[in-house]
Amino acid sequence: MKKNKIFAGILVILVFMLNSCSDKEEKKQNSAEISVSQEMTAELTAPPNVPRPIGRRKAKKLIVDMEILEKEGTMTDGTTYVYWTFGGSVPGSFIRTRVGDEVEFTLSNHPDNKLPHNIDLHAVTGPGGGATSSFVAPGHEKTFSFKTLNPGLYVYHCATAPVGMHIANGMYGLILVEPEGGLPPVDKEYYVMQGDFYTKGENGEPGLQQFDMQKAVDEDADYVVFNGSVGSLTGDNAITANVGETVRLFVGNGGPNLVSSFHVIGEIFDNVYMEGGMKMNHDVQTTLVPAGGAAIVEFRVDVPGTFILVDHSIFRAFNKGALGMLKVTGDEAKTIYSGTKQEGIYLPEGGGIQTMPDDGKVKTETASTDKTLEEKMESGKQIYMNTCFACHQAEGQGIPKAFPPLAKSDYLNADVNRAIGIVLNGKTGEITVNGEVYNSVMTRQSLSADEVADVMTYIYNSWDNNKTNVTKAQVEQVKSGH
Ligand code: HEC
Ligand SMILES: [Cu+2]
Repeated sequence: MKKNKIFAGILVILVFMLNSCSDKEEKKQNSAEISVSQEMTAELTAPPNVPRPIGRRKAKKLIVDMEILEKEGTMTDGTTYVYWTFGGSVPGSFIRTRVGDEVEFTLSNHPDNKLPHNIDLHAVTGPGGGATSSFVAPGHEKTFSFKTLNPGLYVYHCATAPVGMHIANGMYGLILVEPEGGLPPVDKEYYVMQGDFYTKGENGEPGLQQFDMQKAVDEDADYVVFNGSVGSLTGDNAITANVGETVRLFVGNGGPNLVSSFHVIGEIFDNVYMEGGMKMNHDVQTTLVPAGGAAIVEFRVDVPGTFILVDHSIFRAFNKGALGMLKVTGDEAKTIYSGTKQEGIYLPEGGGIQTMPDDGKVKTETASTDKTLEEKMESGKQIYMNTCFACHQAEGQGIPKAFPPLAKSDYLNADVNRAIGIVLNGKTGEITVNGEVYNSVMTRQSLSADEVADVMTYIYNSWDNNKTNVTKAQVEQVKSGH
């Protein structure tokens, strides 16, 4: 009697196991059998934008036309690089499909390009992910097609030898395969993809930089960035949301070498589609995005402010560029976050490159003194967004009780030399700005005289201040104490 029961139990388990196995097989089989009726041309977008959601549309023949362009772009202020791109951007154009689509993919290699290329899409079931069928010389195009069998977020990249070099130059992007019925709707969706870059010059060295093969082999990255360049997601380029909205980030990592510890400072991911697959994890602080892999993260934004996207291998964020911003506007929610800020903020030197406080040695000057006001404003704005923004805020409005305003500041406008001195030397102790008392700490900013002149000129010529044009000579005079 007892024996029989045990036997029956085992049988149930066996049947169950067999069942769940064949479920999977069946699913894939079913995807292969989904028939396509009409034809449509895929919408392709450059980062940080993504095409419209698939929703409930039926599987179709989806035409994707992708053009490869080799072109010079900005890596960081003053530094350029020749990027090899899918669709003109790094990462390449975002492709959005659904399971069962029959994708007809045409890869064209612009006649001005110097090299042959191809594409390996991780969403493809087939040899090389399409690489061999798509190998194309400059001035030619190749067409191949594939059926999307597995839902998920997939990386695509060039796989032409030397593969590492093609990827290191920016040849990667994301293709999303939505499940039947589409992903659940959210309010905001964005495309963020990390990549590491290897240049002959060190990080920040100006001019056109060449690819450095040895550094790439040594995995010694000069730049680690989101969306192809330093600052592609900061300041005016920040992605945005309103309090109460749900945000979905399609996060990829092109590599070629580094694994990303993707984190958003001040947020917790409510949902993570782990490794870009359909399995969901919840309540995650940092998710690992492998080189050649992806993840979908979702969260609701509950309080306003600037949320910083980083690779939490944190020197990459503050010293190599892997830093982006999500700006959330809306009403405060004091029960969730009190907003009290006195001392001990997390980003004392702002969102830019962080260095040791310098020991008084003069930085080498590259810029000339006779810049136009316009040039100074442009450079000053950059410096402001990198150095002062975190405390004094985007519009110079400051933060009540913690950081005084620079906008329409009576303190600033009253005495230019005193203001220059504050930026050069830092400031502690009580000061009164526009009738409010502040008693806090501004750390000394390690900027060259030229940079101080530019950033001061920028703040004096913004936000209703008195339009003083601060010169480098004036800064040097304050520095020397005369
Ligand atoms: C770490 C936060 C922080 C950063 C970064 C920072 N400041 Fe300040 N700043 C302060 C604080 C705090 C005070 C007030 C100090 C006090 O209470 O004694 C201040 C005061 C000032 C003042 C005088 C008061 C006023 O409102 O007019 C000026 C001018 C100023 N900062 C300019 C700058 C500039 C320009 C930069 C960037 C190059 C910068 N600050 C970066 C925190 C910061
Ligand atoms: Cu290539």
